[in-house]
Amino acid sequence: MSGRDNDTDPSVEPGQRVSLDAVFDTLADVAPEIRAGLPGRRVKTEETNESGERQLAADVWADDVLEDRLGGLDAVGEYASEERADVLDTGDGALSVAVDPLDGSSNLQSNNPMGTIVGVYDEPLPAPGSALVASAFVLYGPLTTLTVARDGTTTEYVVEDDGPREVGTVSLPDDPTVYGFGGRVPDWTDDFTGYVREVEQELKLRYGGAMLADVNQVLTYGGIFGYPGLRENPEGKLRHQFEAAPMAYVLHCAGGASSDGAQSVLDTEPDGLHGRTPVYLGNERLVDDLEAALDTR
Ligand code: AHM
Ligand code: MG
Repeated sequence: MSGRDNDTDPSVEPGQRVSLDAVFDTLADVAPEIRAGLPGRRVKTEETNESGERQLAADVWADDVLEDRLGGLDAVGEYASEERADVLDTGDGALSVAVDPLDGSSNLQSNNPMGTIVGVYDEPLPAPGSALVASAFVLYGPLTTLTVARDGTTTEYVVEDDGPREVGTVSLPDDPTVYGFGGRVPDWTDDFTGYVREVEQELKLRYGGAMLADVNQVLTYGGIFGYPGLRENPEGKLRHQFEAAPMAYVLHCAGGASSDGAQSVLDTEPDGLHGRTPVYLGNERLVDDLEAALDTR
């Protein structure tokens, strides 16, 4: 599966193109299997992940499936995920994949959307945002969709049992409509709260508790999603390697912008494999305004 100009873009090395095709073909292949396995796995386990969150049976199972399928590719030399402590050495492949197997898995209890996020880096993990060469997410909503960012283009596919069908290129609408921010309002900083008061004059609130689904609303309607730094947790909730940077890459390839509050997430480094970061994703104007509101120099 390739991006719009993939076959002709001279900056993409042919070997890497084949490797990325293998990663995203495999992801498209495995998506219906993961979706079909969710209903029977709503129960909580006794285990917590590296971020201290109680794991669902579905989190652990999806991680195992993705480790087996993506880690098994010749192109992939390292596999890491939100659900396991350490990076797994999977061979000699040049690509490192960082996976959130089920982003928003707490939505399984309430039957709301969730999905899989895959960041593809060309450096050993943990790697900076600048080492991303592609990323993708699968959204298990009323439809299963696969959104792939590579070669400067974001493309959406509908995944069916007989394979993916391309829907088209994703470009952030110029005229934004929606916003969604995580965390409890009393935990927000005053500067961030001031920014939100402006945004809510213009946009409509849409927040569902699964980052990739909320970001997909921003991709569809234009706007901004964020999980801010909080008073007691200045790094916020979302993980740099598995969530923030891969989704930032999707936004950039769709004509949008990302920020950690001061600079693009693609220009920042994770604080360890499971390090968290504030993250804001959306239309460039809204992200610029956010950075200005948080700039207290
Ligand atoms: P998860 O990957 O363990 O499901 O956690 C991340 C999720 C994000 O998808 C979402 O943006 C956030 O947690 C929601 O958190 P909150 O419940 O605080 O709104
Ligand atoms: Mg997540």
